[in-house]
Amino acid sequence: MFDGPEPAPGAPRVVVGREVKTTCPYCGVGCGVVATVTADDQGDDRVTVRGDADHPANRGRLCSKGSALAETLVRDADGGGRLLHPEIDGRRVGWDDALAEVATRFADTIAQHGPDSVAFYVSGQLLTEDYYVANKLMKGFIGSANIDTNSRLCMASSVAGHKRGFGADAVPGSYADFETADLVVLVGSNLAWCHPVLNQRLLAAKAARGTRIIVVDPRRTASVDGADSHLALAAGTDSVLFNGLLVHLHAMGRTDAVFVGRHTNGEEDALAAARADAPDIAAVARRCKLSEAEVADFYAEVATTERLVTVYSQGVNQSSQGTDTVNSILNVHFLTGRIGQPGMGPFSVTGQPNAMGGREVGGLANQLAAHMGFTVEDIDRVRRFWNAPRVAAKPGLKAVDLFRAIERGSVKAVWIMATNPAVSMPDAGRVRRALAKCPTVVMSDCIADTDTGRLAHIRLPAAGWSEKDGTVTNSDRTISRQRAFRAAEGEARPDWWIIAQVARRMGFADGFGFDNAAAVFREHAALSGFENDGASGRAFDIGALAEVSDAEFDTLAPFPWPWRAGGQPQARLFTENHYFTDDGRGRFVPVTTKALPRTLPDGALLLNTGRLRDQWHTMTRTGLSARLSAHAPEPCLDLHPADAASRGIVDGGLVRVTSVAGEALARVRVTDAQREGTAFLPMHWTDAFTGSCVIGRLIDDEAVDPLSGQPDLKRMPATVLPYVPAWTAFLLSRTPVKPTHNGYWARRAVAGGHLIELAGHGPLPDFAPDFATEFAPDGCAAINFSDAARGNQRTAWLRGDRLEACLFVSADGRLPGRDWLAGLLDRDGLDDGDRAALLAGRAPGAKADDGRIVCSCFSVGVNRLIAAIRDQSLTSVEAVGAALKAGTNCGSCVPELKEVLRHAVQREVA
Ligand SMILES: Nc1nc2c(c(=O)[nH]1)N[C@H]1C(S)=C(S)[C@@H](COP(=O)(O)OP(=O)(O)OC[C@H]3O[C@@H](n4cnc5c(=O)[nH]c(N)nc54)[C@H](O)[C@@H]3O)O[C@H]1N2
Ligand SMILES: Nc1nc2c(c(=O)[nH]1)N[C@H]1C(S)=C(S)[C@@H](COP(=O)(O)OP(=O)(O)OC[C@H]3O[C@@H](n4cnc5c(=O)[nH]c(N)nc54)[C@H](O)[C@@H]3O)O[C@H]1N2
Ligand code: SF4
Ligand SMILES: [Mo]
Repeated sequence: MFDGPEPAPGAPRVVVGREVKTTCPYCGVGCGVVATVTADDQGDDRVTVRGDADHPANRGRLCSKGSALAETLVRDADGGGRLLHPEIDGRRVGWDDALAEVATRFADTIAQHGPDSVAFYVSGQLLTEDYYVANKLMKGFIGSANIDTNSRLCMASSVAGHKRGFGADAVPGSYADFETADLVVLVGSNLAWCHPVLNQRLLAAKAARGTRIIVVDPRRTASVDGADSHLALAAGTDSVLFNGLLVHLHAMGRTDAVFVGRHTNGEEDALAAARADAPDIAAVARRCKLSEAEVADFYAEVATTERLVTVYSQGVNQSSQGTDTVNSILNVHFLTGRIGQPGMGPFSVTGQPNAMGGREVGGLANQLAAHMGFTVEDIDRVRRFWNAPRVAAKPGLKAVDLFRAIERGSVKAVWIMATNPAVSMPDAGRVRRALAKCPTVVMSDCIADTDTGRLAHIRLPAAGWSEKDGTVTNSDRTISRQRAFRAAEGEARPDWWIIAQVARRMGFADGFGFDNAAAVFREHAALSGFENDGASGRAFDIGALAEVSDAEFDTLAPFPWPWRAGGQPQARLFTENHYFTDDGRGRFVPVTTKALPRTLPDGALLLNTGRLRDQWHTMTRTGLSARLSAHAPEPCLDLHPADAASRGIVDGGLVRVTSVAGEALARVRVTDAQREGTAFLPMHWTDAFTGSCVIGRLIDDEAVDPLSGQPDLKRMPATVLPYVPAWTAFLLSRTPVKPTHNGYWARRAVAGGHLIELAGHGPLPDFAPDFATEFAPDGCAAINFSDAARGNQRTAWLRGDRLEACLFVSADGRLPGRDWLAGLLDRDGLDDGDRAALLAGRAPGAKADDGRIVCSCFSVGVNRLIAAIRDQSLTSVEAVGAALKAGTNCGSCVPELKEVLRHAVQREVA
């Protein structure tokens, strides 16, 4: 039964020079990538990537993260910290022992406490085949529905809203609609940073045909840069805005009476609720904290522009009224009949590469499989198809409840795959406490040292992107192949294989005899088409592919679902105005806006959280790239100038952020891009990259959407006060030293090593002596400089001619720039001049530091930009591109280039 640690099923032979088409593993745009393995001098494989010109999602484009994929392959040899072998309690074991241990622990727990005492917590970063096997094991064979996914934190409100409105979880349109629309409204979506290639397509359409773009977001984001207007509404008031729009469109006679009458239900109730919520423009303006003119202009534009696409994302979903907000948007499209036609429709953009695939297999605890729920018929159908002993009869625990159940002790064994809940869950502190006392925590991940992995008893090495094979579904329902093109590192195995091996050892050999990913895909496709007659049936159906051969699976080209047996792939849904509800009609849903779920104490700010352009989630991959890490070097809180001034906070200083759940220290950026009374923190930093700014610890898990179970991660009351350290410091080191002092630190990758920014109280950082002893015995020579009067202390450690590390501490905050010193780490040896200048921190006569990197494709920093703009009198993004190449590759930095230009020009004028 067990085929030992030889190459994993389907593992490819590396063919140098062969081009392999695969899909980007980052965001839900799902861009096609062509990867080529090239050999370097040592005969080691190296990889280059470029956009796949044939892929319908990107037609050859890639963003900064996609372009840097070769740098984030996470090889162990590159210091990536891969998890190479299975481990039990920190001991390396063979696969057979690890799999047997997982199977035994789960089986024993189930035998003693029943099926609901175990759980899986999975992820939109699994491939569909992985997801399918995990769901089948839990819901079909263990007999519990306790499998939930990080999509609960991401897409659950859209899923629930779609189901209420359409009767099925389905995005109606396709990306092509971005190009045929005349008006695109981005609601709670920072498309420019989070779905950059889609944003590029939108901006290209704007340039070509004047598409209007309106951004609805409390923050002025990079997406606003390309837009025609920005509604900086008060957080959590989107449903007021859309309810008011419904009332307005109705009053203006914009109702598509034929469509509404024939194909929908519930218009009157929805209108009545909307009128009570948002009777007129004045009321909307008041509640949303916008001017009446802003609201009136927006409404007029929607009223007069037929081809409208409303794009929405986490500003809408991650809310305690996310589902209602989704439906307030769908209502507007129903009223005006703007759905099911080119250039029109509501459009939920998905976050993760396979957020959609998870929804299709039933990865959420409240779905069964293949778009089926827990009705008697569905349970019976799935039982017969799987020939399963005990199909779960009721929904399982959703993420927040699941971790609470672990804390209570009612769930006693949990298997976490491809997600890092110790960071990304709300109340991450509670999640950590829960895992710490859970009798069995199993983790499958590619990376050895994650915040969650540290709490796991059994750690299983998973094959990562480039090593694994299967399918993913992007935001517009396009299913694409991810293809392996390198052998897996160490003993890493594909997730589906790991799960199937455990299932076999739990006694379910018959249901889990898959030989490869293609076999799993065939079964998944067959289930989707099983007793699914289309009209009255389930939206998700790829029955046409139930019998693809392995060879056909290998060459499968991207296609949108549904693709029913005997039919064609369907890029657009609802073209015949038929919905998946009982009566086939679309449903209006009455929506009443509620107050924010948490009260805002006096003096507190509303803390918003989200993403940065060049980091991906908990940084396990993007954090390894020096190029990507240069864009946002430290966790940084954005704050409005008035809020900074009233608290004595200065730009570039440090702050302490405190909430009822926890606290954090962060750098500050003062910016009028924030609304007064609000602050923004990025979600990415973990204990591996900072000791002080895991924001999941700041957000409580009390505010959850009652319908979708999605937690509100964007509106947390928090107090922000200046943190004035006694000393500041930075440390450059070839190894990733982890400070232990009680204060601020943040680490980032630089070429050749790591840069750690520090600040604290007390004498000097505690780690300094440890750090010194760590190198000294190993033949490192230390050179010191100390200016006690000014509180300056500088030390450099050299191994022969090579700089190993250097530490600069200052009591007055004056520290040299980091670039030149960081560059020394990347060199094999120092010359006499470098050595003499080392403790000054600056090469004699050197040019200024490049500063924070704006263009990561060509590593162009803000200081170099400003100098070029000034010296060469550059006035446009094109001119900057011609002079420095900045912004000429992926284009993700163009909004920031404009910002730098604007400021530089303003300074000249002043
Ligand atoms: N670079 C990068 N790209 C990514 C990811 C990443 O980690 N890094 N992650 C991917 C994933 S999984 C996801 S889910 C997507 C998320 O993509 P987005 O949803 O675009 O990203 P976020 O930054 O989480 O939030 C979007 C915006 O919601 C706004 N917002 C907050 N509160 C409100 C409100 O009450 N109303 C409105 N209208 N807006 C509000 C925030 O200010 C923010 O600008 O990104 C995907 N793409
Ligand atoms: N405050 C706040 N919190 C948030 C959000 C927010 O906006 N604000 N957004 C939420 C959202 S939308 C999301 S999607 C989540 C994301 O949060 P997480 O899912 O926790 O974040 P990732 O860092 O993507 O975690 C993926 C893990 O899987 C590993 N991995 C990568 N590929 C594979 C593979 O093929 N197999 C296996 N087994 N492991 C793999 C990676 O190394 C990494 O450890 O965060 C949520 N949390
Ligand atoms: S837009 Fe998304 S899918 Fe495309 S290259 Fe960038 S991160 Fe990858
Ligand atoms: Mo997400």
